[in-house]
Amino acid sequence: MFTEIHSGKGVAVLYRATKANAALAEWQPLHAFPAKEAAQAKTLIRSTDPGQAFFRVEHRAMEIHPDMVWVPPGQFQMGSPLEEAERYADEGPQQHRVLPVGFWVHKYEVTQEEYIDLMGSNPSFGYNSEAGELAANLPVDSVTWEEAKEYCRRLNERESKAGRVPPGYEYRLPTEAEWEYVARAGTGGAYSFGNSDQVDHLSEFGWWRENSGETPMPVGQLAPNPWGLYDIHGNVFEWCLDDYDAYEEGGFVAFSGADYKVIRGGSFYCPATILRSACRIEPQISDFRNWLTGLRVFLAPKR
Ligand SMILES: [Ca+2]
Repeated sequence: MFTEIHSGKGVAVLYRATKANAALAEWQPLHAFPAKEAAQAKTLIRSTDPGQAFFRVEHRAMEIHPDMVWVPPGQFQMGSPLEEAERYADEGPQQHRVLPVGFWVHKYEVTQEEYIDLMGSNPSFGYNSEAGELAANLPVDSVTWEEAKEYCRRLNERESKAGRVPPGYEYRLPTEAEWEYVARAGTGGAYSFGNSDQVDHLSEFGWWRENSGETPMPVGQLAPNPWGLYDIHGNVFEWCLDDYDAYEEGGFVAFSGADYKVIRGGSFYCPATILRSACRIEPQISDFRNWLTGLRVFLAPKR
């Protein structure tokens, strides 16, 4: 859905240096944000050596793609509380997480059309390349973690050439914390629309076993979460960058010993509990290819 560019008012970039008269190349980009969101973009950046850090802000006449939603910096509780219904042990203990700078996230899961456009192929289960038929706006599925990373790399290359990637930022998969931060969108319940006693409303927000016909559905058909993101709950699972691990030293993990990566949000084939904001079931090895799994892109600080 990278189709049109709207006429925003550009992006502001905050830089840091260790001396006021530093050469241009010594200024490190720390935070990019839509200029019109300057009030929301307050940073939590602290210097360990007060008086030794200098900052400057540069304005760039840059347009981020309009399907990318700005996410302000903030803090949240990652994981689920012990009393959350049907939780799994690897969702705790809850972690206080700080996202010190803002970033952007795509409103929709990556579609098959977008995937073909950049990758020249479509791994999605059930896609018949001979027939050349492509249902509109179906999410790409059956993508491995490596392919998801490669998709992001190519997208970053294309958007960089077009001048739509702020200094210090890149298109990439989210960290698990970034994913849960945007999935919760300021909420603390099992789902972004309420707790498990509200599960009757799940079908208004996400495609899952009970309403999907057990097949992926076109992106963006249901209600978005409070930050305007569609299909965060359900439709296809979304790859994260992170290795799957316990939230604290010695904490519970469902799997260990291999190169497990995290997938989040549940899918069209899952029971409701797997679509919860905190759910980490099930981690997958990086070359896992499955009908249930696709991706969403983030434009966030380089890692
Ligand atoms: Ca999803």
